[in-house]
Amino acid sequence: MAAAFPTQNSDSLECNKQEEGNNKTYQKDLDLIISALPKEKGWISENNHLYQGFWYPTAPLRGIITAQQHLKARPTDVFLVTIPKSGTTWFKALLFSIMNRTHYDYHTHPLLTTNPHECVPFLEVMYANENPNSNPNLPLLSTHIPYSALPKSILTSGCRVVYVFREPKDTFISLWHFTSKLRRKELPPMPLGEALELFCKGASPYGPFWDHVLGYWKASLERPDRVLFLKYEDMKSEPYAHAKRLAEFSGHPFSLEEEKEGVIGKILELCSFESLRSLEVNKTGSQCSSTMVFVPNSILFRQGKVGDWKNYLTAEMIEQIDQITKEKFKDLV
Ligand code: PAP
Repeated sequence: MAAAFPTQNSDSLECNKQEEGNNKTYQKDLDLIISALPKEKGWISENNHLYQGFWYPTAPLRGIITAQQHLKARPTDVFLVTIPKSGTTWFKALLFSIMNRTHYDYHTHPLLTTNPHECVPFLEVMYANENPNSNPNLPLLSTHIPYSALPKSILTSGCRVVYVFREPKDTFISLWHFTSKLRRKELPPMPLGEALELFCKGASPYGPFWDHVLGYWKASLERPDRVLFLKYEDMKSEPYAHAKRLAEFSGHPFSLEEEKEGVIGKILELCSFESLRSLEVNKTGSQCSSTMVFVPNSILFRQGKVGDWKNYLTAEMIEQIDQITKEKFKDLV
């Protein structure tokens, strides 16, 4: 009797075994490359590694190196790029809602039951988990990779990159809270002062923070049709205007009818901090983060405010960060 489901013949099983073997060898080679890199203290796991001028936790670095070699971006793709804790979750929700608005209605929208990170996966997580030769083929992806380290096809395919920048002190405080909650139990807690020293010398995940921002800011000046540079704080203060910019840049501009029907307002409401935070999936669910650890969704929605750093940093700490920002961002408006 014929089998009810297609079965693999022995040739394709052999092929799979060989692929598995190649993949194991490849992963071992990656481990060797990574173990030879300069190290610093990690924020969640033991180490951060210096690779091509930036600091990365071990697990996503595997995915980054693989994506650099294998990703085939398409001209229609959109990549959301942030350094961790700059508004990734919020902008994933916004771009996903904007780009897919004709596919879903607001009562059954995927964001009501799925965390934004599952709707818009991280490139480095996909490549760390999957066969290096499998191309993601999704129209909207996200990454924390710095501009100078992006896979070449993102630069050559003509695809679009949306970069979100957040005030450094707020980014730092958000990062410290987040990593403190996820820090491996066997590691001692990282006091705020120690975290600040690492952040200021550049050794934070995907840091130096300032070089990460400057890379995309310069690219947005050189290639304004391909790289959009947005600020978290501007989205907070003028959400309507910036949602329109996101829609135009991603190739899905709002029509006049949509504006009249209040589509922009509905998207902003769906993606607001309060709405997302109050959803069951974001109160109780969890998913694999860009640092490749399981993250309870609830910790992605802490305060969502501008200026929370005032509640944590001493005058000396503020001076230390502000001085670097002043020097590094002297040309950035
Ligand atoms: P990730 O890079 O690890 O994915 P990311 O989403 O950038 O994290 O950072 C979470 C920050 O964005 C949190 O900031 P906080 O620690 O200062 O509170 C989080 O509260 C904030 N955030 C999450 N969702 C929203 C939202 N819808 N609107 C505004 N801020 C948000």
